[in-house]
Amino acid sequence: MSALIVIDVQNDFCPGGNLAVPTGDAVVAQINAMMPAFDAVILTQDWHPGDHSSFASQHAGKAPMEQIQMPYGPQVLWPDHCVQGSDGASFHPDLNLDRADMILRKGYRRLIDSYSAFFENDHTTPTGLDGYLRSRGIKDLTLVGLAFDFCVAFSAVDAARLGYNVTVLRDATRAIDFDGSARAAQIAMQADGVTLI
Ligand code: VGL
Ligand code: ZN
Repeated sequence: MSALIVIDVQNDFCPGGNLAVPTGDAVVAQINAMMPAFDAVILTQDWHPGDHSSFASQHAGKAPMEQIQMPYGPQVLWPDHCVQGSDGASFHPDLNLDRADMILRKGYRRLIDSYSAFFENDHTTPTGLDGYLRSRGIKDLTLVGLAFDFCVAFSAVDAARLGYNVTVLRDATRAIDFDGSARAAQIAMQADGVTLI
Protein backbone atom coordinates (compact mmCIF):
# COMPACT_ATOMS: atom_id res chain seq x y z
CA MET A 1 0.00 0.00 0.00
CA SER A 2 1.31 3.40 -0.98
CA ALA A 3 0.71 6.91 0.24
CA LEU A 4 1.47 10.32 -1.16
CA ILE A 5 2.35 12.61 1.73
CA VAL A 6 1.91 16.24 0.75
CA ILE A 7 3.83 18.45 3.15
CA ASP A 8 2.62 21.96 4.04
CA VAL A 9 1.40 23.28 0.65
CA GLN A 10 0.02 26.36 2.40
CA ASN A 11 -0.29 30.01 1.43
CA ASP A 12 2.40 31.21 3.84
CA PHE A 13 4.97 28.99 2.11
CA CYS A 14 4.00 30.27 -1.35
CA PRO A 15 4.99 33.56 -3.01
CA GLY A 16 3.26 36.40 -1.15
CA GLY A 17 3.13 34.40 2.09
CA ASN A 18 4.87 35.17 5.38
CA LEU A 19 7.53 32.47 4.97
CA ALA A 20 7.51 32.25 1.20
CA VAL A 21 9.55 29.48 -0.41
CA PRO A 22 10.75 30.63 -3.86
CA THR A 23 8.33 29.28 -6.52
CA GLY A 24 6.60 27.21 -3.83
CA ASP A 25 3.30 27.42 -5.68
CA ALA A 26 4.84 25.74 -8.73
CA VAL A 27 4.49 22.31 -7.10
CA VAL A 28 0.70 22.35 -6.88
CA ALA A 29 -0.24 21.19 -10.39
CA GLN A 30 2.25 18.33 -10.33
CA ILE A 31 1.11 17.18 -6.89
CA ASN A 32 -2.55 17.20 -7.96
CA ALA A 33 -1.66 15.15 -11.04
CA MET A 34 0.14 12.53 -8.93
CA MET A 35 -2.69 11.91 -6.47
CA PRO A 36 -4.63 9.24 -8.43
CA ALA A 37 -1.58 6.95 -8.53
CA PHE A 38 -1.56 6.34 -4.74
CA ASP A 39 -3.69 4.19 -2.44
CA ALA A 40 -3.83 7.04 0.07
CA VAL A 41 -3.22 10.77 0.03
CA ILE A 42 -2.31 12.57 3.25
CA LEU A 43 -1.91 16.32 3.57
CA THR A 44 0.00 17.97 6.38
CA GLN A 45 -0.70 21.47 7.63
CA ASP A 46 1.67 23.59 9.71
CA TRP A 47 -0.70 24.95 12.38
CA HIS A 48 0.74 27.29 15.00
CA PRO A 49 -0.87 29.29 17.78
CA GLY A 50 -0.27 33.06 17.31
CA ASP A 51 2.29 33.08 20.15
CA HIS A 52 4.24 30.04 18.98
CA SER A 53 7.77 29.78 20.38
CA SER A 54 9.29 29.24 16.90
CA PHE A 55 8.32 32.82 15.98
CA ALA A 56 11.11 35.42 16.30
CA SER A 57 8.40 37.85 17.43
CA GLN A 58 8.14 35.92 20.71
CA HIS A 59 11.81 36.46 21.61
CA ALA A 60 12.97 39.94 22.56
CA GLY A 61 15.85 41.16 20.41
CA LYS A 62 15.71 38.19 18.01
CA ALA A 63 15.20 38.39 14.27
CA PRO A 64 13.82 35.77 11.89
CA MET A 65 16.38 33.18 10.77
CA GLU A 66 18.44 33.51 13.97
CA GLN A 67 18.95 30.28 15.93
CA ILE A 68 18.30 29.78 19.61
CA GLN A 69 18.60 26.87 22.02
CA MET A 70 15.31 25.38 23.11
CA PRO A 71 15.04 22.67 25.81
CA TYR A 72 14.76 20.14 22.95
CA GLY A 73 17.73 21.49 20.95
CA PRO A 74 18.54 24.21 18.41
CA GLN A 75 15.61 26.02 16.82
CA VAL A 76 15.58 28.43 13.88
CA LEU A 77 13.34 31.42 14.58
CA TRP A 78 10.84 32.12 11.82
CA PRO A 79 8.63 34.99 10.82
CA ASP A 80 5.10 34.50 12.15
CA HIS A 81 3.52 31.96 9.77
CA CYS A 82 0.70 29.43 9.47
CA VAL A 83 -1.23 30.86 12.40
CA GLN A 84 -4.24 28.67 13.17
CA GLY A 85 -7.27 29.82 11.21
CA SER A 86 -5.41 32.46 9.17
CA ASP A 87 -5.37 32.69 5.36
CA GLY A 88 -1.66 31.96 5.49
CA ALA A 89 -2.37 28.62 7.15
CA SER A 90 -4.90 27.62 4.49
CA PHE A 91 -3.86 25.25 1.76
CA HIS A 92 -2.94 26.78 -1.60
CA PRO A 93 -6.31 27.40 -3.29
CA ASP A 94 -5.47 25.13 -6.24
CA LEU A 95 -4.37 22.12 -4.18
CA ASN A 96 -6.85 19.27 -4.58
CA LEU A 97 -8.17 18.66 -1.07
CA ASP A 98 -10.94 16.30 -2.18
CA ARG A 99 -8.58 13.39 -2.70
CA ALA A 100 -7.11 13.62 0.83
CA ASP A 101 -7.88 10.73 3.20
CA MET A 102 -6.41 12.60 6.11
CA ILE A 103 -5.22 16.08 6.99
CA LEU A 104 -2.59 16.05 9.71
CA ARG A 105 -1.93 19.25 11.64
CA LYS A 106 1.36 19.82 13.44
CA GLY A 107 3.15 22.52 15.41
CA TYR A 108 0.08 23.33 17.50
CA ARG A 109 1.86 23.23 20.86
CA ARG A 110 3.23 26.64 21.79
CA LEU A 111 6.49 25.45 23.31
CA ILE A 112 7.65 23.01 20.65
CA ASP A 113 8.00 23.18 16.89
CA SER A 114 7.22 20.25 14.63
CA TYR A 115 8.93 20.08 11.26
CA SER A 116 8.39 16.37 10.81
CA ALA A 117 5.01 14.83 10.11
CA PHE A 118 5.98 11.98 12.47
CA PHE A 119 7.61 13.57 15.54
CA GLU A 120 7.78 17.01 17.06
CA ASN A 121 11.20 18.67 17.20
CA ASP A 122 12.13 16.84 20.43
CA HIS A 123 12.22 13.77 18.11
CA THR A 124 10.10 11.81 20.62
CA THR A 125 6.58 13.28 20.80
CA PRO A 126 4.61 11.44 18.10
CA THR A 127 2.05 13.13 15.85
CA GLY A 128 0.09 9.90 15.39
CA LEU A 129 0.91 9.52 11.69
CA ASP A 130 2.99 6.37 12.19
CA GLY A 131 0.06 4.65 13.90
CA TYR A 132 -2.32 5.76 11.16
CA LEU A 133 -0.11 4.45 8.35
CA ARG A 134 0.67 1.20 10.16
CA SER A 135 -2.94 0.43 10.91
CA ARG A 136 -3.76 0.94 7.23
CA GLY A 137 -0.89 -1.30 6.13
CA ILE A 138 0.83 1.49 4.23
CA LYS A 139 4.58 0.96 3.81
CA ASP A 140 5.59 2.88 0.69
CA LEU A 141 5.70 6.65 1.04
CA THR A 142 6.30 9.36 -1.52
CA LEU A 143 6.88 12.80 -0.06
CA VAL A 144 6.35 16.09 -1.89
CA GLY A 145 5.65 19.69 -0.88
CA LEU A 146 7.28 22.46 1.16
CA ALA A 147 9.87 23.04 2.24
CA PHE A 148 12.35 20.49 0.88
CA ASP A 149 15.02 21.36 3.44
CA PHE A 150 12.84 21.53 6.56
CA CYS A 151 9.49 19.78 6.84
CA VAL A 152 9.96 17.46 3.84
CA ALA A 153 13.47 16.44 4.91
CA PHE A 154 12.65 15.93 8.59
CA SER A 155 9.59 13.89 7.66
CA ALA A 156 11.52 11.77 5.18
CA VAL A 157 14.33 10.99 7.63
CA ASP A 158 11.90 10.06 10.40
CA ALA A 159 9.87 7.88 8.02
CA ALA A 160 12.98 6.04 6.85
CA ARG A 161 14.09 5.46 10.46
CA LEU A 162 10.62 4.10 11.23
CA GLY A 163 11.12 1.54 8.47
CA TYR A 164 9.05 2.91 5.60
CA ASN A 165 10.25 2.85 2.01
CA VAL A 166 10.63 6.55 1.37
CA THR A 167 10.94 8.45 -1.88
CA VAL A 168 11.17 12.22 -2.15
CA LEU A 169 10.25 13.58 -5.56
CA ARG A 170 12.59 16.58 -5.70
CA ASP A 171 10.73 18.23 -8.61
CA ALA A 172 7.56 18.45 -6.57
CA THR A 173 9.32 20.21 -3.68
CA ARG A 174 10.97 23.62 -3.25
CA ALA A 175 13.64 24.64 -0.73
CA ILE A 176 14.01 27.64 1.57
CA ASP A 177 17.78 27.04 1.17
CA PHE A 178 19.01 29.10 4.07
CA ASP A 179 22.64 28.71 5.15
CA GLY A 180 23.24 25.56 3.09
CA SER A 181 20.12 23.86 4.38
CA ALA A 182 19.10 22.31 1.06
CA ARG A 183 22.40 20.51 0.62
CA ALA A 184 22.48 19.44 4.29
CA ALA A 185 18.95 18.08 3.95
CA GLN A 186 19.88 16.09 0.87
CA ILE A 187 22.89 14.54 2.62
CA ALA A 188 20.83 13.68 5.72
CA MET A 189 18.09 12.02 3.65
CA GLN A 190 20.54 9.98 1.61
CA ALA A 191 22.37 8.87 4.78
CA ASP A 192 19.10 7.39 6.08
CA GLY A 193 18.26 5.60 2.86
CA VAL A 194 15.69 7.99 1.43
CA THR A 195 15.43 7.71 -2.36
CA LEU A 196 15.67 11.13 -4.01
CA ILE A 197 14.28 11.29 -7.52
C1 VGL B 1 8.37 24.76 7.74
C2 VGL B 1 9.73 26.28 8.77
C3 VGL B 1 8.80 26.48 9.76
C4 VGL B 1 8.16 23.82 6.60
C5 VGL B 1 7.43 24.94 8.72
O1 VGL B 1 6.99 23.49 6.29
O2 VGL B 1 9.16 23.41 5.98
N1 VGL B 1 9.52 25.42 7.78
N2 VGL B 1 7.64 25.81 9.73
ZN1 ZN C 1 6.13 26.31 11.11
